[in-house]
Order: sequence, then C-alpha cells, then structure tokens
Amino acid sequence: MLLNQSRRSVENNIKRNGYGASNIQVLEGLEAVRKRPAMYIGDVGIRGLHHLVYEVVDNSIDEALAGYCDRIEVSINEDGSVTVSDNGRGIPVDLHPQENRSALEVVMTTLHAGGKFDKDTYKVSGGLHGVGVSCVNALAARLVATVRREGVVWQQEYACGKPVTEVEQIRPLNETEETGTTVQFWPDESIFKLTEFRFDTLAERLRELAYLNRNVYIAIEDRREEDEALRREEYHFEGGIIEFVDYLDETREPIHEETIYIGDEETEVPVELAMRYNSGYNENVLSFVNNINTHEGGTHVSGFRRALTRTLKVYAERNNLLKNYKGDLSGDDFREGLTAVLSIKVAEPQFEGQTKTKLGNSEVQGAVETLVNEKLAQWLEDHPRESKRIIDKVVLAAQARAAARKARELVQRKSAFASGGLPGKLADCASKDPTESELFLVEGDSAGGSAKQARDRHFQAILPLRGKILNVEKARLDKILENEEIKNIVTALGTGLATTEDEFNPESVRYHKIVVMTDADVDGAHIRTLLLTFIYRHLRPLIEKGFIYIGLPPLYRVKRGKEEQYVWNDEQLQEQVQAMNADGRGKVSIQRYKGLGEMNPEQLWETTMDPTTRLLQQVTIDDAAAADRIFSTLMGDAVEPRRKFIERNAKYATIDV
Ligand code: 0RA
Repeated sequence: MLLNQSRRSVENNIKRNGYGASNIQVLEGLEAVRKRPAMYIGDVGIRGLHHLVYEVVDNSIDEALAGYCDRIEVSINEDGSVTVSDNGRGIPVDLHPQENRSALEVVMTTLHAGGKFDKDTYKVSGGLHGVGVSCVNALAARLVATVRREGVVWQQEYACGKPVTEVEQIRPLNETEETGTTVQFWPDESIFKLTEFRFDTLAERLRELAYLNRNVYIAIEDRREEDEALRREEYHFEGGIIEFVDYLDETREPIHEETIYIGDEETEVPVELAMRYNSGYNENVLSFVNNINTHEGGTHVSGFRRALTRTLKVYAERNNLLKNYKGDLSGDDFREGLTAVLSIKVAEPQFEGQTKTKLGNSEVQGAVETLVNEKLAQWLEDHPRESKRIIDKVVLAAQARAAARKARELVQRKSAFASGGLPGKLADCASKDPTESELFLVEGDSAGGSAKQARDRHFQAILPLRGKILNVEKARLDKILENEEIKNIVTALGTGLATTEDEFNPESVRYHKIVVMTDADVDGAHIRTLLLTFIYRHLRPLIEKGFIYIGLPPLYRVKRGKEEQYVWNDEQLQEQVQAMNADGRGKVSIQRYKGLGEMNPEQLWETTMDPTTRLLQQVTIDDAAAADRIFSTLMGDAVEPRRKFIERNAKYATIDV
C-alpha cells in the first residue's frame, strides 16, 4: 500500500526540490530510505511501524493473487520482532543476470526491484506492490529472509538493509515441507519512535485482507508474554466481501435477509460489490482498489453511486412504488442505512486527493456503473419483496431529510451570527487565526473552570461539556441537532455540518487543533467515544485534515522534595520511582489522578495544555472499517459484541479511530 503512495511522494519531492533525472539514481539506494523514512512509509510513528508489516504481507498477497499461495502466517515474536511467512513459490535465489548477485539479494536490497522478474504475475497489482520489501529491510536493524525453493532452504541476513551473510543453503527441504518465503525483521529503534507492535491493529488489517481475498487463509499470533495466554486469530472467509458486509453489520438490524452480491472478474476492470440495507441511518460504503482502502472514494465510488440511484429509481417508478410520495429523491436517500463493500482491481491506478486515497482513473466509473446497473436491476427483479422494503426505506429517508434540513439550517444560521452566535459557555481565544487557535472540549464544568484559568487565552479556547452527548448511532440528524451540547460544538467550530469533503469549507473552521479532553476513567472514555462518533459521522473532514486530537492527561505525579515528574503509564511510573529512589535520599510520593477536576489550573496547564510539555494523540482515520465497527459495537443495540469488545480493550487508555 505504501509503495505507490510513497513513490508518488518521492516524485513530488523530486519535483519540489528540483532534483533532476541524474539525481534519481543516487536517491534509489536504501540509504535514501533511512535518511528520509517518512517519505517512503508516511511517518515514523506507530502507523509507519505497522506499515512495515503490511508491506511484507502485501508481497505474499500478490503471490496469492498470482495463484501460487493460499496461506500467510504472521507472528509477533517474544523479542518484539515480526515474522511473515507464506507458502508461495519463494523469492527466486538464482543469479540475477545484470547484477551478478542472487535475485533474493537484489529484491531485498534494491529499491523498486520487485516484480521485474516476472511481469505477468504482477498484472493485477501493477506497480503497487512487490517493491517495498527493500524499504522494510532498510528500516530494520536486522532482517532474516528465508526461502524454501528448489528443494533447499535458503537464507540471507541483513542489518539496516545491508547483507551481512551470503545467500546460504541451510538444509534440504523436507518431503512434507511446502515452498515459500519467510521474512523476520526487527524494526530499527533509532528510526521509529515506538517499536511495539499492536496485535489489534495488525489483526484488523489482516482480517480485512482475508475478506478481500477469499482464497487466502491468514493467521496472526502474539507470542509476547502479555497475558500469559498466547493470542491467535485465523481468518479465512469463503464468502469474501459478502461476509465482510455481514461482519460490518453484525450489530445492526438488516431490512433484507440476503446480502446482495455483484461480481465480474472477467471484465477489463475486475469489480466486486456486496451490499445490504439496515434499519439505521448511516451510510457505510467502504471501497478498495487493489486491496487499498480508498477512504476518499473516487471514480469507482461515483460509478457505484450513480448506478445505485438510477437503478433503484427506475425500478421504483416502473413498479409504481412511489405513488404515495410526491417529493423528490436525492442520492443520499438511496444510501441511508446502506452498508457496502466495493472492491476493484486496476492495473495502473492513479491515486489523488489529500491522503492519496482517491481513485482518479476516469475509465473506471463507466465500467463500475454499467456492471452495477445491469446486475442490480436483475437482483431487484428477482427479489420483489425485498426491493419494496428497500424503496420504502428510501422514501422514509427522503421525508426525514426535509426535517433534517430544517434542523441543520437552524444550527447553521445560528453560527452565521458573528460573535453573537457563539455559545455562552465558550471561552473563546483572542486570536482569529485558525492555524494557531486551539479548542479544548472539556468534560465537566469543574475541569472546564480550571481549564479556563489555566489556558493561554491568546490561542486557546475552552468549551466545557456537561453530561452525556447524544448517542449518534441511534439517532437521525434532526434529533442529533436538537442536543444542546452538539449545537454548542458545531457553533463553536463554525463549520456547519459537513459529512463530505465537497460540502466542507475548511476556511470556516475556527480552530485547527480541536482537543477532546476527558477524564482517564470509564465515564471519560464513554464521553470521548460519543464525541468521536459524532465527529466521525458528521464532521469527518476534520479528522481527515488532522485537526482532531485527544488530550492525554497523566495518570500519576511522582514527587520527591521539590522535584516532580508526571507519568502516563505504569511502566514510566516504575522507572521514575526507581530513578528517584536510586540515591536513597528523601521520600518519594505518588499521586494518582482520577479526573481532570483533581488538578489545579497550574497542573492542568503543565500536563495537558502547555504545547511544550503536553501529550496529544492525533486522531486519524487509519481504518474506516475498524472505526465504524468500534463505534457501532459500542453504540449499537447488540449487547454481547459490546461486552466482548470492552472486556478485550479495557486495558487500552484510548480508542484508536
Ligand atoms: C518474484 C518472482 C517470483 C516470486 C516472487 C517474486 C515472490 C516474492 C515474495 C515476497 C513474499 N513472498 C513472495 N513470494 C514470491 C516468481 C518466481 C518463479 O517463477 O518461481
């Protein structure tokens, strides 16, 4: 996934910095990757770290797409390294004709060397995959590549991308052993801020890959001694994206039994679509191009939307299902309560948009539209009872839309009043420059009061929130907008409501840092989830633009005499206490903070608000599917999945969006 995007960013950087063709050769070495890792993998934080694993797995997925591999095993090992193993043909080990080195060594140590050997098998993913394993190698303190091929187990080891052994023959392959490739790597601690892999983050993406590639069995295992028990999950979904849709809607009530499936792998652009309507109000359309989540949509999504609107409308009119409805129907009405997964393969995808997750290829729209028009019309004809249910739902959505528009206009009109329109509880900042302004959404009046005293009023604004925000999973927009707290937030932000990039006016956001600040307890977590759910569903561009943050107050203060330190977790606590105890002088005292309200303004400033010392976590839409699932699990009707989720995640301080 990173490859195409990173290669593009390399090109952009070359353009920006004025490098010419003669410099490109120089940049192609792995040293370039180590010098500017973020240019290749996005960032060197927790995201970039996990991208390393996805990169290696992508190569195995390619081998599966080529039809040679059907098992992929991932393990997080006791020493913190990760192993990815597949049963494909194995990376070739024979001498590479031009390079006079083993092909394995060339693949592992040369940037963009991937599919050069065997162009045909890489037809589908094109330039997308198969070139990045060398990036992983460059950013690994140590990497061991093992290839089972031609009756032999071959192995080569590298450090920071450089070979430290020859390609060695370890032993003959046993009769019972399959061919394949195994890559084990240790991320370089001098490059990554964090090197601890998260099981859930990896598992979520692997699960997604298993839905998208139904012939592949994928397993993940955690061998670190966390909770004594070894954790292992196995994914193999013969139903593919049909099962994906059913999984996404596990906690929702369907309005028709069978998930609609449309697929044609024979066409120029292989297209697959699965969709189902539920009784809720949210649209949840996930789209993928070559297994990459196209968060920002693109031509494939437009093709799908156009076909959906047109086909349903034509069907409704032909079957006289609109006789009791005189109003108009908009595209949105056809997607209320719709959960869908659209997965296509494109040989040369062009990615555009802010996060390079918007498909630009113009030929794709027509291909998707034609297929969906034809196959969906057929499905509707074959399922008259279900089709009527769907159309009734669309009409209901259209009626509700009129009511929602009124409510929305009310809120937006209010925010149009310059200062007079701002909520009374907002302590605004002096600056009118959004790029330097921060808004803290603070749980509770008492913490809100402290925050008002503590802040730097030049650029920090405070909006105290009282009580619970409305559960937006279960309410339509018009109800949501009757909620006082929500109205205050939207008015303070000044954006109005915008669920898509097009409607959203970035000029109008009054703050470019919006910090959700809640207590580090269960209630705080609940309020934070409610707030993020609301923002995710109704102000999504703010997340995409990177404006949303979670303020992380420390858990403890460790003190000895005049010396004091704040710490954010138990590990840091132990280290700090040990450090202060080391010379045996004075008594160390520990204070545990249960809520923001327990801190005085100075403490609140130092720990949570002062830009030089505070800890903020930027909220990203790394995985819209996971986010939506978390929200609906936590907010939806089904109790059992919610209980399980909370049990499993209780130990994490925050929810990853
Ligand atoms: C190039 C050519 C061939 C296979 C591969 C690469 C390959 C790469 C990876 C990376 C992870 N698992 C992999 N499995 C295969 C095909 C060579 C042939 O013709 O046998």
